[in-house]
Amino acid sequence: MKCRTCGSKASINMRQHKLALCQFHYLDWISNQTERFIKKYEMFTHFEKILVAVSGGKDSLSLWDILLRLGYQAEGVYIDLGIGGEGGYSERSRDLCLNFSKKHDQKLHVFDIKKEYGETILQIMQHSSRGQKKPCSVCGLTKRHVMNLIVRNYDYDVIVTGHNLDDEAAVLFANTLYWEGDFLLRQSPVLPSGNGFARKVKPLCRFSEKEMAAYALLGGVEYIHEECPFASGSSTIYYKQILNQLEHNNPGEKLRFYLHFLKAKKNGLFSEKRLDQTSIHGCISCGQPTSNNGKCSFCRMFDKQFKGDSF
Ligand code: Q46
Ligand code: ZN
Ligand code: ZN
Repeated sequence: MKCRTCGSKASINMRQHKLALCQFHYLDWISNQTERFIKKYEMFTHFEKILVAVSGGKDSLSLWDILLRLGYQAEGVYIDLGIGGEGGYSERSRDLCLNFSKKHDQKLHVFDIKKEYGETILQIMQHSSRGQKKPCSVCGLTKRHVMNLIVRNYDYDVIVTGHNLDDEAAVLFANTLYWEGDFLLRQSPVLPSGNGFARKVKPLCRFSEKEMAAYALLGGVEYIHEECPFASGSSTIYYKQILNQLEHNNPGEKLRFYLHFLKAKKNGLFSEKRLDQTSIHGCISCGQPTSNNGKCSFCRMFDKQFKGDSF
C-alpha cells in the first residue's frame, strides 16, 4: 500500500475514507482536517485563548499537540481526581500531562480536587446522592465545574475537549435509543457560551478512536494506555462495541450516523416548537380547534367561496 500523497510506503490505510498515507502525510492530514472542522463549525480563531482539558489519554494530549502544530494559543488544564492513590491512575496521568507541557513549553493548570475541596471524588461520592458505587456522576459534575472556574479565572475564551467520533456516536446512540429529545438538541461539536457557562468545543468529533490512536503513535505523543478503572462495564463501552460491529461490516457507518444526525438537526428535525396548548381554542365559526384568532384556517379558506358551514 502506498501513500496517496507522496507514493512512499503507507503507514495507515483508512478503509472508511479509501485513503492510505505515510507517517508524515498522516500527521499532516489529521492536522489539516482538524483545522477544517474548527473553521466549519466556527469553534474558535487564532486570536482566542484556548484551554485544553487534558486527561493524560491519547485523545486530549493528541488534540493539544495538533492545536500547537496549527499555531493556536492553547494551554492545558489537568484535573487531579485522586483516583488510585499514590502512584495510581490519576498520578500517572498527571505526570504524562506535565511531561507534555514541559516538552512543548506550555502552561498546564493542575487542579487537585483533594487539595482544593479536602476530599477526592471517591470520598465526595460516599456522602453524595449521586450514585454510591461509581464516582462518574460526581466526577462529571466536578470536571464541568472546575473547567468553567479556570476559564473564568484566567480569561480563556473557550474550553476544548478531546471527545472523538466513537465517544460522540456512542452518546448519540444512547440518546436515540431512549429518544432523549433535549439531549439530542444539545449534542453538537460546539456548545455556545451562555448563562455563565463558557463555550465548549470538540475538534476531534469526526475522527475515530483508531485514527486518534494512530496519530498518538505516529506523532510520538506519550499517553496513559489504561482506562480510568471506573470506565469498565459502562453502557458507553457496550454501545461503542455495537457501533464498531456496524463499522466493521460497513466502513464509514459510524461517521455517517453522526454526520447525518448533525445534518438532520441543522435542517430543523429536532427544533420543531412544541405546540402551545394554551393558545388553542375553538374557531368562532365551526368550533373546531385552532390557534388562529377568530376563524380557523379552514373556515378562512372557504369564507372566500361561500358564507359558512351548512351543517
Ligand atoms: S467519569 Fe468515571 Fe470517567 Fe471520571 S470516574 Fe473515571 S470513568 S474519569 S470519563
Ligand atoms: Zn506520504
Ligand atoms: Zn456553585
